[in-house]
Amino acid sequence: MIENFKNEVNKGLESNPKTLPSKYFYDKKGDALFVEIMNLPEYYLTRCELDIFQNKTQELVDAFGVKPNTYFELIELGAGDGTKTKELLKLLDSENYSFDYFPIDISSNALGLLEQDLNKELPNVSVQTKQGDYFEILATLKDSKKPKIVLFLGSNIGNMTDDLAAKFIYNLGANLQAGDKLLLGVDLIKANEIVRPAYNDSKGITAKFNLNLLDRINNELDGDFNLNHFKHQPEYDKNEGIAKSFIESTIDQTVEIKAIGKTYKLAEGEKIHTEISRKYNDKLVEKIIANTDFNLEAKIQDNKGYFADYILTRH
Ligand code: AVI
Repeated sequence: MIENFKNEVNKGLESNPKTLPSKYFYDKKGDALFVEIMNLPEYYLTRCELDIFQNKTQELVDAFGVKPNTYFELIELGAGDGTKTKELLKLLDSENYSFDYFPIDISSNALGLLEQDLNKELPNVSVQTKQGDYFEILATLKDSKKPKIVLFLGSNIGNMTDDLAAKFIYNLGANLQAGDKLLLGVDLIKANEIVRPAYNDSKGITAKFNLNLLDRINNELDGDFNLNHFKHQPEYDKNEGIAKSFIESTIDQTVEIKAIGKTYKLAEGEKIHTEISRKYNDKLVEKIIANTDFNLEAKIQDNKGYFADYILTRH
């Protein structure tokens, strides 16, 4: 794990332009900052998808094509605190659907809390938490041959390049059977005035979240990044439809990462690219799934039309 971190940091800082992978945002502090982001007035994504789960719940269930008396497995990739999914579980529970809920997460702590919460609030729902890598767990669930619905919410797919997203969805399909469903939650392409503040909030939480990556390198790899000499630099243009986060060096400087045994030079104004958050439309989703085993079944949007849950069927 630490070896991968070292190698990826070194590779990214030796590249031109420099990059660092966004997956390393999520240490304990990064997780807490992301929770703060989800509650920010500017960060509409979470609220919009929650609106779908609260107000379009029946539409979601209809698109899944499940019946109360036919058992299915509801699998969630990266369940987090399950706030949105709970809305769906409530409806399935009250209408006596027969299913097990399998939340998969890398964090056993998050899963423990979710299980406790659901056992208390929805005691009739069978919750089977699975800690670990999505694909390793899906491979084990594949053996059951039961109908499956996979949830991948929050526009998490948007943190992948389109090529990686296509591979990811293809691999999901390889672990499913004909008729199984994938619910893909994505943020939609929209005006700069709406997207830009979501990645550059007035309280500076997103800036902290981005710069925390340098802090993590300092803590875990014995680096000497001085956070006062870097700033959060986000970009979004509607024509491209990708929000990008950079960390910009505000002076000419050299940083040392002792665990790697190397120094890296940064010029004033030089940027390290840390994250992409792709925004979508129908055409892009169609293009991404073109070489996978999924068809587009339905698109369910929030009341503002900012966010969409696409339901895909494995053919
Ligand atoms: C987790 N992911 C979908 C978030 C996003 O919107 O891309 C991460 C994030 N980055 C900055 N703010 C939130």
